[in-house]
Amino acid sequence: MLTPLNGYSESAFTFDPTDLRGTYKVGLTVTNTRGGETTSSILIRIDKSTPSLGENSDTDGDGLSDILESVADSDRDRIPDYIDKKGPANLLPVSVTGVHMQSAKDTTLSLGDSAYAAGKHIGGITLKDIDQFYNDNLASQNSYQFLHGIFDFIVRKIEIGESTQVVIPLNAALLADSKFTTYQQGVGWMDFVEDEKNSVASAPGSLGDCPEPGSNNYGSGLVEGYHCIQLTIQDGGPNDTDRAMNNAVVSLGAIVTIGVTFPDITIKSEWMEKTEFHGKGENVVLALILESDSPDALLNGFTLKAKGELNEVNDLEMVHLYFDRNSNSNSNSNSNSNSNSNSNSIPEGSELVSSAQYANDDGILTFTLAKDYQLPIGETHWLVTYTF
Ligand SMILES: [Ca+2]
Ligand SMILES: [Ca+2]
Ligand SMILES: [Ca+2]
Ligand SMILES: [Ca+2]
Repeated sequence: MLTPLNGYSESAFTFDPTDLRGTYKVGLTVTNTRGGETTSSILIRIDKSTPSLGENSDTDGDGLSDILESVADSDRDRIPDYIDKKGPANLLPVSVTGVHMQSAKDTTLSLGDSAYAAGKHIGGITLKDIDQFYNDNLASQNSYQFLHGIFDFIVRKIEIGESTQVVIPLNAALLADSKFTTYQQGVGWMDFVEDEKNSVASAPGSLGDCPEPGSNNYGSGLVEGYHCIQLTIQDGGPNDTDRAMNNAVVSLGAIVTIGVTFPDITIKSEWMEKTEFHGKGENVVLALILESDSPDALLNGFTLKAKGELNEVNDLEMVHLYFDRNSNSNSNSNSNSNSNSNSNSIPEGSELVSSAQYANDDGILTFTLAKDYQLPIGETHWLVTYTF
């Protein structure tokens, strides 16, 4: 909370920034004596220290020294003057390489809230920036790939309730199966809603160079191999994060790719080689550990290849697969000592998940699970038994 030095009713709100750090939201409500009121708010970021600006340095190379330009923000795009090359108000740097996103003529572009809070001077941000600003950890919880970066921006001076167009040049060509998503506080990533007043389009363009908003080069949808996207977003519409008709469109969005990741599963196994099998009965012959790096992996069966003297067709009555729940709840060292022990009996709590018989004496056997087993991240333990 900011403590006002002169109370809340003065025409100016003043506070002492000593010992303050971080981002604060200051709201203003104006009430008309004849009824009705209007509200507005602004974010204020208080940094630990002012950057040291030199008389002879010109960080943004616009011919004006850093000290002359200062940390003031004369064009109000949330980029301080000494870093801001300015130029047309409908351009905003999106990456450190100086590529710009562009909004329609007569509108202005500025940094979005999480970019500003993170101290960025470009519209491109990270999942961490979003999680830190909204403090809900929802941005990084997804199975998407963000190969083209994340864009946080505000378009102003739009006709109230109308749509506006923004062009974003991409750092790499679009991949197949890409889609545009927007981040909603408390919800996470949502698909961009397309209707009469909201759409996603793309154009071939080239790296860092795109046709201007509204150009005929833009066609519907995200096309593989294209370098430019154009968003059409309606003020107060489903993709406008401020959810109000207020001459501004707030967007925090990204192009994501779906279904590119495959779970990586490794198998560690140990045959019970030193065990001799006598007579009839069921014996554990193989202890198996599956290790998955993803919560998305479903096990619905697997194939066993065995080598040895055994005639798998004549000597074996049945082969069983068990989920070894007991070893799963213990540590790895325990499971190793289990499998090394001479006891080739089935641990307590094991669950029979599949049974099969060798069709040929070639050592190849495929288990099919009655129902898919969802592999958790980490290790799961399995046992194969032979019944003689
Ligand atoms: Ca300068
Ligand atoms: Ca500025
Ligand atoms: Ca400047
Ligand atoms: Ca709006």
